[in-house]
Amino acid sequence: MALANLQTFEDISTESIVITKTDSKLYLSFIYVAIISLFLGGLMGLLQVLVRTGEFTLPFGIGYYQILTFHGVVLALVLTTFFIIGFQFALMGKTVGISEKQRKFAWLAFWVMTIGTSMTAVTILIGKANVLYTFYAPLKAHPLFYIGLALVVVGTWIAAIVNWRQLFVWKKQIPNQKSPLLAFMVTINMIMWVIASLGVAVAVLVQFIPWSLGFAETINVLLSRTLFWYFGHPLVYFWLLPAYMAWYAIIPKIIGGKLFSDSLARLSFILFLFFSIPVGFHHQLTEPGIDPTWKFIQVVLTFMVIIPSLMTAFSMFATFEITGRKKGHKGLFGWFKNLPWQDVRFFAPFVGMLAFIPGGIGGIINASHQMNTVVHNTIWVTGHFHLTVATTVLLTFFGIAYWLIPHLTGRKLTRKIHRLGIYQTVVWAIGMTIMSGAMHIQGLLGGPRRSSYSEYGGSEQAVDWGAYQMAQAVGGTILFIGIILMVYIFIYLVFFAPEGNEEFPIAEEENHAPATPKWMENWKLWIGITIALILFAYTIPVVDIIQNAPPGSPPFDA
Ligand code: HAS
Ligand code: CU
Repeated sequence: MALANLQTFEDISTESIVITKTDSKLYLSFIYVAIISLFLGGLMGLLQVLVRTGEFTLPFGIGYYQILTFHGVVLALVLTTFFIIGFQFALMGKTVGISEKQRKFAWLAFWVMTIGTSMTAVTILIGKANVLYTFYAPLKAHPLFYIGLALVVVGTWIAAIVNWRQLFVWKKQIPNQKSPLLAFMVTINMIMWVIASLGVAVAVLVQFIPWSLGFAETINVLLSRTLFWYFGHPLVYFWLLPAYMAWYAIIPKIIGGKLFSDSLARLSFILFLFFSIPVGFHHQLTEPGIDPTWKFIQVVLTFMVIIPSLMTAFSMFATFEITGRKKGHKGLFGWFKNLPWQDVRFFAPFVGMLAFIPGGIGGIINASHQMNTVVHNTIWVTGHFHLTVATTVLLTFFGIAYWLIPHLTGRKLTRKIHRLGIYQTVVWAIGMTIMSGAMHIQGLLGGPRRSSYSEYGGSEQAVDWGAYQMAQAVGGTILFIGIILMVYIFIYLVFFAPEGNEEFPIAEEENHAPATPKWMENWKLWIGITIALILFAYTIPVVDIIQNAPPGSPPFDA
């Protein structure tokens, strides 16, 4: 059989690397920024849901769009990116090691990102950038808003180069060994991220900065949005893939099992690389000026990117059941009942997985062109991404933090924190069910997203929304309690938990697992296919958007 002739990697097991105190400081710095962002961004979220009840007005002349922009930028862009880059550095450090020079460049990445973040945050806080996290033209922000964001992206590129270098150096030392699974996954995520963020970099450097500085009078709105969504969709997978890294390679170890299939995990990541980028039009289905044929093609590609998530769901069920049966749990559901429910490192990500069932279904609804016309620009979409990024991804990140922070600070995850973490997860699940559920329903009733409180001139339709806005405030307040609990847990784990050792859990493969074929690491081929798909999906429509552009838009000072 042809497949049997394919070359596979040799199976030399390598020793796991000890993370030193110096390295820990680097990884923790990223995580500290994420924790601060969680608190500040969450506080803004609380204010938003209160404003939307109609019973509360913001003090000191603070604007609704000011806090909404802060909320979106600080949670969706800053918290995620800092946590991910820090976590990925820790994964690379643990599996392939980090040299002194690489560490210096990693610090450079941290500082460039932090300086950029501060610039952007300040412009928002002083009310000079009320443009939301998608900064749609013709809304115009202060130039420092865009320059700050560009710096954050440049910082992540430095991190990407360090990550690739880390793997490259390791590979040269052990040529016939496959890359450790987690290092492979980080490499894929960063390749996807760099290719995707080129789009937003072009929009910011070529369009937004000259326009906001007054060098260009108008901006091509459709082109700027197209470049944004070329980046914006892979952005959501840049958040999701680190969560999947934990699901595939860490959760099995925590529940006392093994990795279900190394090759399946790698294949799903390769599929994410292919199909994450050429799909941005599913955010622009209602936008005029894009030929429907290309919208259709990108919707088909969107349905392709669902496949690796379904593979992940299958793999997780398999891991849970095989582990339970190996431990001797009988019956149809014995394996399920006996999962380690008391272990917050498992419980928080598991609730995240559960949330991804309705979250993923909502995504499939959004991507279906006809149904998108019902939900687009309604608060349904806000409900969708609070399930996906703010529950599935975030609870998994919390699940990681419970062991990663004590591992790095040389402390212990105590029973008390396990218990508190489980309460935290339950609080989050309840708050989110209420808030996101109400958002989904209000969206179906036509309630708009990105909207402050309004009675819409007493319109009959808007009257129906009131109760759901109240429910969102109840859910949002419960979520804020969840944030306070989490910040307390983080502070405890960083400063006060008893000293000790916490493991860095990485799952081993099943003994009888078939060897991973060498073509899985054919990077040139994977990058080549990715670029070909992007050129196919974007070249003709983008040329069309540039050639047939209506007159550009002057700035609108938000
Ligand atoms: Fe989305 C809008 C389509 C996934 C985030 N999405 C957004 C926005 C954000 C976002 C932030 O097509 C708003 C952007 C804005 O500001 O305008 N989304 C999709 C599709 C998927 C999807 C097809 N989205 C995500 C993820 C996100 C995210 C992941 C963040 C992390 N989304 C859209 C579309 C829009 C959109 C349109 C535009 C809407 C509009 O009109 O504006 C898919 O990737 C989903 C596939 C997922 C699945 C689920 C698999 C389930 C798993 C869990 C298994 C559970 C286990 C445990 C194992 C098919 C893996 C169970 C155990 C038991 C025992 C029960
Ligand atoms: Cu998308």
